[in-house]
Amino acid sequence: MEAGNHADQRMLRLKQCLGEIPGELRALRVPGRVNLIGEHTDYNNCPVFPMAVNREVLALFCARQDRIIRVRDTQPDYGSIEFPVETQIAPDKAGSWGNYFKAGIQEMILSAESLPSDIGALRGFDMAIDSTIPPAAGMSSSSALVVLASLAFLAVNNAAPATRSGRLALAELCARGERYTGTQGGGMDQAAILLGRAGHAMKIDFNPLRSREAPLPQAHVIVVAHSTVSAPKTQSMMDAYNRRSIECRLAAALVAAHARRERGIEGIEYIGDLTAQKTGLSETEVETLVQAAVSSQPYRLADLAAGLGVSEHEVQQRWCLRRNGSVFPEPDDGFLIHKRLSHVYREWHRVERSVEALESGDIGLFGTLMNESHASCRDLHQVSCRELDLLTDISRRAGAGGARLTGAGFGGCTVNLVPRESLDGYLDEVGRRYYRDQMGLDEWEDYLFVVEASDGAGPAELPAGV
Ligand code: NG1
Repeated sequence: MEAGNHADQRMLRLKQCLGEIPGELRALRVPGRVNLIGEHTDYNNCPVFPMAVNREVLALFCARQDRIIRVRDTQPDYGSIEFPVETQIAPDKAGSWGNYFKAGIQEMILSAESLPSDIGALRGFDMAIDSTIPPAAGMSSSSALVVLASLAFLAVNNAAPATRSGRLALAELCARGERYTGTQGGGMDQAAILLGRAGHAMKIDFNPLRSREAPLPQAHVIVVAHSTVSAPKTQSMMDAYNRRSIECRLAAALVAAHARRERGIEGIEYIGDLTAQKTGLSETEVETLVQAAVSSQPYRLADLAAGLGVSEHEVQQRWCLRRNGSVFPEPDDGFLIHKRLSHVYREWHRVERSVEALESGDIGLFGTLMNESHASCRDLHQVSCRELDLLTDISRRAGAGGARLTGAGFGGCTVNLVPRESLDGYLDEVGRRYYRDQMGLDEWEDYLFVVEASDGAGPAELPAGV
């Protein structure tokens, strides 16, 4: 947890940034997250295993009498945003942080049942924010803003979720809301941010959304190491992410078509539907079905049309649309369905085994599964990069029992399982071998740090004088 003094100083800074405003001040703390294992599984309705961390957005805010929302960052470089609460909120230019804020508010207006339906009855707020979550690093700095915007908006309109089921419902709304920004993501980040619990990792399952806490090992710490490669959600990065989401949807559709034809099985929509329970098959039969349904060759549109029994145009319209309605074109190297399906299906089972490993205290197995996950993200889902591979390699040689990329990938951070007793030596070696020798840096505290599992988003204390 953050040292009290430091949090108080941040609150005072927030107060200064907000300026003199009449009305009751409130504060929220919204954590980032690291995902321990289960990468690119969430948008397939397959489970993930993240934890909320003690890197967070702190916000100070005050309700307004009108419908304006005004938010200012304590770091002047990030600037401020201002917009009115309306039925349809127009986005800023792609990639700007204001869109994450707008995403949260827009979804609450459209879907939060606890809010009055009369737009005229809603109120906005003035807010200052201060974040210690590294941006564009796979630690959910953006989802933290979506959750923050939603929680603050509900709070000033007297509609904050009061129960656990209310928070689960809010996590689902925030996940859907974030698609406003153009990513076709899953629901891991928003759930981890809202449901986190100090000292615990959270196994999160989808459809329906539910979470289960698992204890973190006492003798190990979780270290985050940033590759220093920024992975911002630009159009090309979004396309790289959305391509995988589309390939996974196509994989599920091909398996569904095969299952219907060969076994008369209906109702498969996501890879996560490939359970013994949903198919009525044994686990081995499900695996055989999955193997037989998809060719290991890249798929062209014509192959997909033949496999799915529809026209090429229909394949595009049903499975290959971007969020803005444009068609995602056939990649030059074809749709790599087999690779993506193999990654997601096995990663899902690695999540199940990881939870069991932590519960039974088999930390060695957990580390091995983390390493296997990285290899699969690199070779099958192809979301790693040279720096992430190098960093995980150096991390393992420096003593990590498990090291893997975390979050969407293509840069950003790694997550590392490190024995507590050898932490100092580990930090020193990774610092020298990666940050100094490879990146030419003299200092790396901002890139290499221990994280603690923290509670999910909620009210923060206001120190005296604020
Ligand atoms: P990050 O790296 O935090 O943007 C993204 C998605 C997650 C999940 C991971 C990969 C969003 C908001 N987040 O996380 O849902 O798919 O990639 O496991 O789309």
